[in-house]
Amino acid sequence: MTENSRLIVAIDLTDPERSLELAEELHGEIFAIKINWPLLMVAGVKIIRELSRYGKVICDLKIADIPNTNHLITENVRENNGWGIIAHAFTGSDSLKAVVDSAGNMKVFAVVSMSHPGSDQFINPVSLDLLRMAVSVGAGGVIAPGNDIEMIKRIRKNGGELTIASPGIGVQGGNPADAILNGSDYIIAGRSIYDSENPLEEVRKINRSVNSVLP
Ligand code: 3DU
Repeated sequence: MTENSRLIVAIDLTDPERSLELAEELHGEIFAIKINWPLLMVAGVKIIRELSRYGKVICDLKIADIPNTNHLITENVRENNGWGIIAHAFTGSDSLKAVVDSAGNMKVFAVVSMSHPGSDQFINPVSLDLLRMAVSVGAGGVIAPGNDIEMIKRIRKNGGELTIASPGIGVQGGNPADAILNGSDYIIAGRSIYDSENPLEEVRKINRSVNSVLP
């Protein structure tokens, strides 16, 4: 994987073999892979280690439990070579801190805002509170919606040096270059890449568009 790309590819396929093939095909041109429950439930936890042969694997488990359970889940991902882990912030500082404390060298991304319409009901109205709490317990990154530029700006302004990774790109309407221009460090895209005719060309297109707005 390469530091020259700001793209994290979400592999939400439920075919482990195809996921590994995709990782092999794309790994030279992307920053990281993100996996989520659809793949993990089929492939089992060993898929984290298998994919990590190609580079950084972020486990989007959206952990949202009591501190002890969060600790057990995080430890498992760390032992299986995860590079990053995603946890919800809304469960409170003790639960999120359990993830941070168990993460070792893994990067912890806290979900402080989401990209789907329902997120306006509960999570998005309190995003800045969640952000402040995430900073206070030492999370190194947050997830913020790539299809909501105003939210990205607000989180960038209040989040200091925190790494911002943004899904909601492509199928959900967000534009890679706009997200990066307005404060995201990384963009996350899944279906627009793995459902396309030529995933590698799609990755290159996104990289070119992001690079065109970088200094
Ligand atoms: O819409 P896509 O196919 O590009 O996939 C986006 C991925 O990011 C997917 O794994 C989804 O679970 C995750 N995600 C969001 O889309 C929106 C969020 O607010 C948080 C995570």
